[in-house]
Amino acid sequence: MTFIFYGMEMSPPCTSVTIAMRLAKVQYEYKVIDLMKKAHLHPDFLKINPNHTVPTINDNGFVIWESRAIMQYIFNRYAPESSLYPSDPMQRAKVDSLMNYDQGTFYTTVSAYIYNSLGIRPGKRDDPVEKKSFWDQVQFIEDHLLKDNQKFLTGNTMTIADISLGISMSMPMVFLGDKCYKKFPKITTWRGELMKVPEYAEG
Ligand SMILES: N[C@@H](CCC(=O)N[C@@H](CS)C(=O)NCC(=O)O)C(=O)O
Repeated sequence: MTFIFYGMEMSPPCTSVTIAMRLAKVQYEYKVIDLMKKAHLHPDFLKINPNHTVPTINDNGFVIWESRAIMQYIFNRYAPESSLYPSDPMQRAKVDSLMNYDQGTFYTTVSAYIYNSLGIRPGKRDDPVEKKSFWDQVQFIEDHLLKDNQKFLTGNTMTIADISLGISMSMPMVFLGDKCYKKFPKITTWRGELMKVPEYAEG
């Protein structure tokens, strides 16, 4: 049995998958795909993932990419009883909804504002429209996703939605500084709860 994880450091989706694998206690072999060296465009990697993205996993011949789908697969397959990906259909739907929100909305604003500003993408740096979209989403998370009396997004138990959105929210800190969310008390408290989980805090 071989479980290969193709990834690289400093990649938020790879970090999410690493945390999920730690929590689900999956043993894996790590293969670095160095984007700077264009290893993701090497024919050998393109045979595995023609979409040339990391993270990608190969679980004994079963290949899948997209970090959120990988996290869901890991818990479905290796930790089906775990509350990190609850089996109750309604609880699970909430987790899935938040992960889709992260991928389709929040991380899109991170990409458009932060990645352009860092020069990782070729768009306009510090674009005021993209900047506003990003901060509007941060405000939305503060006002609507986090509740006063609960520790995590869907209750007092951490789920893979917290990992997904938590790691997406950590990326902007590289550009904006680690105090960038200090005006958002619920986000600050939630991030504090996440950092109490060793598998998460390890990054
Ligand atoms: N939505 C994907 C994003 C994956 C992604 O874009 N990864 C970057 C590294 S952070 C990558 O592999 N970029 C290379 C490319 O797109 O060619 C996920 O969550 O896994």
